[in-house]
Amino acid sequence: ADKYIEVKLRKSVLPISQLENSVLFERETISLANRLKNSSSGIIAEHKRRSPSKSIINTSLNVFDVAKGYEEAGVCGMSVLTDGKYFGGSLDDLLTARANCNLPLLRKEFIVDEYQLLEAKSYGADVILLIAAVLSQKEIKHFSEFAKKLGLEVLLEVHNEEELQKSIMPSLDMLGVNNRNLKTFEVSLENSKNLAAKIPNDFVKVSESGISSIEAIKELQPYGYKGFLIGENFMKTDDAGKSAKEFIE
Ligand code: IGP
Repeated sequence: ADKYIEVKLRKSVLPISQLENSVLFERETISLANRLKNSSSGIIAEHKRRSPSKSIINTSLNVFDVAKGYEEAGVCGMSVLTDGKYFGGSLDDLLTARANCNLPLLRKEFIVDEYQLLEAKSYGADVILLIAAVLSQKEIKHFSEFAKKLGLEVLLEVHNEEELQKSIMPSLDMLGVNNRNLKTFEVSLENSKNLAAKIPNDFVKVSESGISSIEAIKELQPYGYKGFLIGENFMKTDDAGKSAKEFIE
């Protein structure tokens, strides 16, 4: 993990003052949590070129079209992978998405430093992801409070009850249950179902990964899920926006 942090931080080329003086840093963010609460579909559609579990998903779609397509489809928000090493994404992707749609944007990244939150804000994100599997309770508290100060919402991701118990705190907005086991890459919607009752009702519940049908969403809704994070199922087609639309009408 230390090595990974080092690699991430070496990329921190812009001085903090330059991030803080960027035009987007002053932008008023859009609430994803509110949109999810008031939506019947609850789709958060992701831009993802490749992944460690599937290798290449799609490298021929461009972020410009994907962002426009998702917005046209009527999704609640868009998730943009900015990790290059494992997912082939970049901060430029986030910026391109911001320039081409008015959706709440989630910076999908392994957050290990405050600097990445300043980056998220200045590249146009509205929401950040914190992953309980790689952060201590103290780090989750620190990063989530820092994010809130910047006007960013926080989606906290858990895989199991232990991660959930250490993470519950008022500075989070949304709680995401990842259906993909990070070690085996196995996907099971049962994970969302099993953890649902343990998530306090003041958090918007999001089910993440491995969702590939409207039936799956219908199955999860009775457990209180309001958000559904879907990547591969849309990205593997040649028109991600059109695929997303089929989930909304
Ligand atoms: C999307 P899927 O199976 O629909 O492509 O999954 C999203 O949940 C997944 O990309 C994801 C992820 C993450 C990626 C969930 N948590 C953390 C990177 C880091």
